[in-house]
Amino acid sequence: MKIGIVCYPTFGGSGVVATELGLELSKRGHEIHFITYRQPVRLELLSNNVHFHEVNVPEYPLFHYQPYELALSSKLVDMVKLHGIQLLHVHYAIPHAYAAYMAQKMLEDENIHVPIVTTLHGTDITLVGSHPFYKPAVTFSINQSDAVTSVSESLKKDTLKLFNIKRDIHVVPNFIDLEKSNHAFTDCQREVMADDDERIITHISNFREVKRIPDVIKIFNMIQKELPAKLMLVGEGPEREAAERLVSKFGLKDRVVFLGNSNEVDKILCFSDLFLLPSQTESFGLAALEAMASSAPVISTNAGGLSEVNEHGYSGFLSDVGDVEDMSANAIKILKDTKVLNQFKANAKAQSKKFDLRNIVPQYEAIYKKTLETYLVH
Ligand code: GMT
Repeated sequence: MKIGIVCYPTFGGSGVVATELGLELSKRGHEIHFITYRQPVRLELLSNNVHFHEVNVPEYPLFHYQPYELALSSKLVDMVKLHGIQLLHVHYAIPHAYAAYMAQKMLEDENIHVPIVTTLHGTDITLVGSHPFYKPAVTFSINQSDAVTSVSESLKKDTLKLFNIKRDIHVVPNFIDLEKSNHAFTDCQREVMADDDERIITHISNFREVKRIPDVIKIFNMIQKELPAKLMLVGEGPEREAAERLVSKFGLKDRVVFLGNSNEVDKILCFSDLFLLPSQTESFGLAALEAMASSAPVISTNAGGLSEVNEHGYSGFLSDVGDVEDMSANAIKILKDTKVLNQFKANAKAQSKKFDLRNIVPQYEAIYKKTLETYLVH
């Protein structure tokens, strides 16, 4: 199948899912065309089956806002015609499903028929999409898609609650390539980061407000009073400076390392003993799944889809949003005793196996096949 994938090419989870999906589909014989404004961060390898087409938005001083949706929909039309793309899989309703719908209509005008599969990732629904400014466009784009998927049951429920949706929503969770994470790093080089008796705790995100970075630091502060520990903070975003100030205020500068955006997440997770994700909202929590695949138990909130990923008392623990006392007590419970820690590490790894890409990617393939069949009949 020739599939066009539209995503945000940045470090966010939706871009990672879209990129890993495209790469795996290409290995399974499909021809993949990534269409976006920059080469996606995890798309290191282009091959015969994997192509990247950049969307350029020419700067024009008359426009206060440069029209990305317009440029994207035109690029989609051109690429579908040039490469014979049979189906468009767009990640994020805003603005990708909207631009894809425009492209679909322009193509219909030339008697070319291309169905659209839209995947909802979370922020497009819970934070931005439900804003009154965007709601009509988001509702319309979802209803006009030929198939819709969401990354968790929780996000599906939220979408149905917030919008007037007339389509079925298929839940297809985030996934991980376990084979890759099994072989990635055998030599973790833990000694570079911490002493033998120190526990390493990690948080990875885009440092947006919803990630509740102050809670990460408060939880760590309580943990390090009970046992020797270091905190690795991975990522960049608007909350980073405030986080540095809080670390200073708590006198933790020599225990907290800011690693910035990293392409070596596997390496960092390899030496992590625990992962913190105290998010305000989280449709799935890919970062938690990546941590579990590297055998790091997860201390998270019970927001959104996190309980579908992290099993309470098994792969880690879940607490109410903002309950930093409970989260630190649970973290200490796991970290204090090496035997307990090793059991949780084994459980986390076992839990991650439920989301192996070999089980999940075929679900997308089945959706593509069915969508194409139904679309072409009509
Ligand atoms: O978490 C983020 O801020 C990034 C965001 C994105 O849009 O890339 O991630 C969302 O999609 C991921 C992939 O499906 C999910 O694993 C994340 O839970 C979701 N983030 C939120 O819902 C806040």
